[in-house]
Amino acid sequence: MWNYTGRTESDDEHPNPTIIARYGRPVIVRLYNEIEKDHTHTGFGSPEISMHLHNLHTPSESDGFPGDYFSATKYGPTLSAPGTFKDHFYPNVYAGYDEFPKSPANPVGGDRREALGTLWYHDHTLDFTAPNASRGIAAFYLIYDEIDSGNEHDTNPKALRLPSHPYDYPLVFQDKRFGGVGTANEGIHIFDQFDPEGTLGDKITVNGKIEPVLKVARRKYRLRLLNAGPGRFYQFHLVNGSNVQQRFTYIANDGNLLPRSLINRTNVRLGVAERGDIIVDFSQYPLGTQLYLVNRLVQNDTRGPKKVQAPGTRVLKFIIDREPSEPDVSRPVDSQVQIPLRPIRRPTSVEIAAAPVRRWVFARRNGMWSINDRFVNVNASRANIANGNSEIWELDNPSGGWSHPVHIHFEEGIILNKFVDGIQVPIPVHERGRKDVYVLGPNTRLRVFLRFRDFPGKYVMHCHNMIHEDHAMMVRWDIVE
Ligand SMILES: [Cu+2]
Repeated sequence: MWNYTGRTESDDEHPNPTIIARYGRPVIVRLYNEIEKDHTHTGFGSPEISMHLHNLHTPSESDGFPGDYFSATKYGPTLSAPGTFKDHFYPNVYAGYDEFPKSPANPVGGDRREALGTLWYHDHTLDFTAPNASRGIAAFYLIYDEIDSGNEHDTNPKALRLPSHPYDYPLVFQDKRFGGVGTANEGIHIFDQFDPEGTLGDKITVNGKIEPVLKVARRKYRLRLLNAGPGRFYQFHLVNGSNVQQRFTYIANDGNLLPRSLINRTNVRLGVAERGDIIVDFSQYPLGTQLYLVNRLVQNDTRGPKKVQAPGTRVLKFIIDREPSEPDVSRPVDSQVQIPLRPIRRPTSVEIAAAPVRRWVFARRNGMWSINDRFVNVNASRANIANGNSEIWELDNPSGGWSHPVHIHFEEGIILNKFVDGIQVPIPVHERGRKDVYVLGPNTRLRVFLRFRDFPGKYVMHCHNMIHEDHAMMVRWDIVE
């Protein structure tokens, strides 16, 4: 594997550390590239790196733009020099800073409704994102504020008191394939980075392990599920040993707390890069109970999923092996009531009517993957948006054969309308908050409202099926003054 290694001041090393951030406290990450130059004997991947923090509201130069890759000897077309390290500045202010500036009443700055929660950072090197991230360069960045404060004992009346560390538990899923018995690569992680169809993993790792066991206490947990790709879609169900579905509360999609919790849910469906936060109440089960997280989505190639089928594949086992050492004081979000979580700013009808519409078509072209019939060019912006403007982006997948989880960097959007085969269909309730990944199934078109704010510079939109992304399904767009 390749990893990010977090180094503390006492020189302790932590592979792929979860970065814990708070609104109002800026963070600087200094990223050293220590991947060996002669990496060919280790198989696939690129020794140049660019670290993208998905989807923090960061200045452009700290976004981890795909053309900003570097090593001590090489550098991407949008950097000016090679180097041994690169600094990223994360101001940890809310989006909408220009409209809602910092003041005594707004000490962080920005629009508090725009708070993010479950983020992740991963390699985003042009053409090599799938192999590099798949080798393991991907980890969590969690950000808290006074509503989602990360402290279930919080006495602030605004605090939601969701289950907090160590009961706030991130889970990252990646699909990997290993060389078969008797082959030269027996048991070795393999990936074909030059095939536009890539490699679909047949093993699903959870935090880097295949079919691990998580021992839990009899109490509530917040589980943060992340699909870190490179190409598989999941539909996770929590089941008991007889494959009977269990129910849980869904609180956040794409890291953003929903306006209200969704109760009695039975599954979490995730395209690549999507996140789902759920609250599971293990106190309803006797000690010794074993539960399984299973994937019921059938997928046979990197083009997209086919169908949902029970009982599914077991990917993670839970064993309730102990009583909690102290009372569970986290808020009972798993009751029969949908509780308010975080307010949402929906665009007004006036804003929607005034917003220009930009159309983007995601399609196969010459065996590769294209947007509006063209392949990625990180040197040329194909949409220049004035700082502070809003637009409606139409994301269109007119094909019947594949799915594209489309990611727009930097700004979340709100899905206004969804069409399948030209017919308007309801937006799934868990997708009615703010999103940063928009799954375009076959023959699907979405209309998304976006505000472009605060930090001028270069950004991208791309298919987050990393195999499609590396084979050119990406477009640069800029915020201009
Ligand atoms: Cu795609």
